[in-house]
Order: sequence, then structure tokens, then C-alpha cells
Amino acid sequence: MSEMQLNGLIAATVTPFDSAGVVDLTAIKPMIDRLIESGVTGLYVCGSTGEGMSLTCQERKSVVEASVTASNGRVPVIVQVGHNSITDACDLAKHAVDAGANVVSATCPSYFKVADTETLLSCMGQIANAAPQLPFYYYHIPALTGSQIDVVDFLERGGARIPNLAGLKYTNTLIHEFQACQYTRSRNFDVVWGCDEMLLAALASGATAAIGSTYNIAAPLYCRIIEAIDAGDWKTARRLQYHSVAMVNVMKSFPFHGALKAIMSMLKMPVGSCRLPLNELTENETVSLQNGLKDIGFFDWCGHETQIGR
Ligand code: MN9
Repeated sequence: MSEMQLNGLIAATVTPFDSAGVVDLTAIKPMIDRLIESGVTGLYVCGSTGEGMSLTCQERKSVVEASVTASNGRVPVIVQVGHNSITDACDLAKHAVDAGANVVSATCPSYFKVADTETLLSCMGQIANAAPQLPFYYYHIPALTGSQIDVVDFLERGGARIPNLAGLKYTNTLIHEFQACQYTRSRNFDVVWGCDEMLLAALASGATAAIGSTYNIAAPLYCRIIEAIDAGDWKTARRLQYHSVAMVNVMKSFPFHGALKAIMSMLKMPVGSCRLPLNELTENETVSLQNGLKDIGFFDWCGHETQIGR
């Protein structure tokens, strides 16, 4: 059971909000339909992109239920249950099972930093054990959790300690470490790439799946990168990957999540704004984001229909 393998481009889905800032469950199905049409092969729900940490547990559960229903078995639904309270994380993991999700994933607690591998194993062991029927993926994102754990050591020891540990979502930029995670002796772990703008490098280093925010807005572009590599055409793959680099650079010159949600609206996937502490873009920022994207040709190569003129 732990020898699970995710494949392709998994969208880290956003959580739609209405104009009053309430989670808009009705926007989830149309969004997921569009994502699947665009080539997405899985959904990672309530992660960083989904602002999972800014939602109440009840909201997280309702988003998971709506996402599982909307996916309707078409693509796997991975539920991110990380929480500063391990008890709440376990409760969310149990709920993911009852809701019919396919995979559970969790960040480590982050207010108090996790000090060492042993502590991380204890935290993740408890959460994984709350949903023993499902494969479990540790969500490694040191830039946000602030915990600098040796992930290779975690996997080596986790193989013996956590029966349903299937792998991890690796959101860091250390390609050599990402590769080492795939060669652990304890088990054949599924190591999923999490930095979209470096997908090409990750594919070259053995990635078979990637989870990320920009697969919401440019999955067709990334599909073309994979096709180019499959055809041995590295030159094309590099040129297309550079589109992703340019896109992320433009997005990062604004508050990133606000930019992502604004772009989804431009691509006819209205998902509303962000929740504090994240901020939505001002009208001026939205215009300048759109201009920045036009400048790099985003609307020509993202592969989505738009509701703005060229
Ligand atoms: O984990 C995302 N990371 C964060 C996935 O949200 C911190 C990525 O998809 C990035 O948003 C993306 C842009 O840097 O690579």
C-alpha cells in the first residue's frame, strides 16, 4: 500500500471565497472540471496554495468534501491536514478517509519549530496513523514551516516506523537532495516535486509527479514540456520551461496568492480573493499583472481561454 505512485501534474487547488470572504463551495466543481480538462491529473487540497492553514477545521472539511464530490473519481484527491495542533491534524486525516479522499499529506507544526528528525517522525507518525488505510505523504516545505530537517534521514527512518508512509511532497530547490530521497534504502518512496519553475530539472532527476500552484493556470504548457522530453527534444523543453520561470517572476512581483487568484479569474475560473493574512491585489495591481503577463506572451502559451483581449 505504501508503494503508491502519483503521476503527472497535480494542481495545488485554491480555496474559492465569495465577496464576503466566505468559502464558496459552489465554485469548486467548475474549477475542478476546468483543471481536469486542462491536463491536471490530481488535486492537492488545503495546502499552501489552498490557504489550508487560514481555514477553520470545519471549512477544511467542507472544501475536502466538495473537492472529492467534484472530482468524482476522475483524479486522485490528496488532502493536506497539517496543523499546529496534532490532534486537529489527526481529526482532519480521519475525516479525509470518511470523505473518500485518496491520499493524506501533512506539513509539520510550524509555530514551535520541529527540532530534529525524531520529533518529525513522532508528529508525522501520529497523523499517518490516524488514517492508516490511506497512503501518507509528508509535505516538506522548510521555507514556510521553518523546520530544517534532513528529509533523507526522515525517509530512511520513516520506512521502518510509519507503515503507510508513501513518500513526500518536496517543496525545496535542492535537486541533489530531491534525487537522494528517491534512492533511500528503507523503501521505494514516491517523491513528488513542488517547485513549478524548476519542473524540467526535476523531471531530469527522476520526478514522475509534481504538485504546484501554477498547474492551475498553465497545465497545458507543462504538459508540452513533458511531451518534449518524451520526444527527446530538450531544446523545446527548455524554451517552454523558461515561460514558467518568466510567469512565476511576474507573479512574484505581486502578492503571489492574490496574483494566482486574479489570473484564475482572467482565465474564466472565478475564485474570489484571499483570506488574511494574505491580501488580494488592488485594481491597479491587477491591471499591471495583466500587462506583465501580456508582455511575456502568457495568454498565448498558457493553453487556457481567457476573458481578456490580447
Ligand atoms: O508547493 C508551491 N509552493 C508554495 C507548491 O506555495 C510555497 C509552488 O507551486 C510554488 O507556488 C511555485 C511558484 O514558486 O513553484
